[in-house]
Amino acid sequence: MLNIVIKIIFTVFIVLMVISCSHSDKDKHGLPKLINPLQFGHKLRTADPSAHVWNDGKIYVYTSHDQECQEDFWMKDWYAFSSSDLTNWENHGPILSVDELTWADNYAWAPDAAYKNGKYYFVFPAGTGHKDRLVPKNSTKWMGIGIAESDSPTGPFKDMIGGPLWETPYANDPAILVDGDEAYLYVHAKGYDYHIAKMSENMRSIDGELTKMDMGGYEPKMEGPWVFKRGDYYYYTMPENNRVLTYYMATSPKGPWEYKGLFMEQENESNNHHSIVEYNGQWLLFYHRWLDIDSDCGRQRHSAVEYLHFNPDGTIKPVKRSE
Ligand code: FUB
Repeated sequence: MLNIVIKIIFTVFIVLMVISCSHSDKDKHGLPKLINPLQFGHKLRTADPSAHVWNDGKIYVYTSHDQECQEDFWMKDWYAFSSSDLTNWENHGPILSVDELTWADNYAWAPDAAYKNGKYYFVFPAGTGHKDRLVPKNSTKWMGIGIAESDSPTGPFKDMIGGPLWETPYANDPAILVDGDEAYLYVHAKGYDYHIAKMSENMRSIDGELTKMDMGGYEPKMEGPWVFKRGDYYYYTMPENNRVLTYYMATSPKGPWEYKGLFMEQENESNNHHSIVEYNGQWLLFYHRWLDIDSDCGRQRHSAVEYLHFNPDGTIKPVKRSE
């Protein structure tokens, strides 16, 4: 009889534990559960989130913007969002549109932002022409990298140079790392992946040429580089083959880099694009997902965030998408 009572008490205890965990607002690390996808606004489709924490201690996310049922990534403007709690987001966009550029009318793709010289800089890819997917030789599409400036992290941003930073090579997906007094630009560019450029002091041009980095002999097809520093290490992260998130580590922002492998699997055979930032002592991975939510066009892109954890040797623990 005593045995049966003990078994019942034990079973009730386990059931209560399971119920309380599943209703908990904390994850298995005791961190507040994150609300995904990010609540940026009804029917506002965002992708390619670049996150930064500026001097006011808030987190800012700069995104590209998918039109409803858009054709072939024809995208027109960029947004910024801010938050103090990763749950409630203020929409500051659009912060710039291709309509304000003299040199591009389309392809408002993955942007990044930087703070330097007391100003905020918005670095963005944009372009013109069309991609002929059936007869590629008939394609007229071109893309380049622009840079805009503002006194405020939320813009409005103004195109500072009235043109791209360069015309050749064709380039998109820029990321800027401000490291001490220097700002480094990384891009996804035709024949120029795994290159780095130093920005000039006034951030209006690159200082010298794009320079090839030593990637330790492994250079897969990639998009959207994102470079960050943690402790003694720099991390060069990317959507490898446009799909899985993988990374390299180095002790300098210019490499030589050592490949470390995957930290997020692909989902739905679709592209991903991410950024990584430390916020209130916790590392966060921002990325986008293709989800069928409230849409007539099937899966659309939505920005999301997950906690990122590191091993004692500095390597990144694999990240699972939260529901
Ligand atoms: O959002 C347009 C493009 O799709 C980005 O520039 C790529 O990184 C991919 O996410």
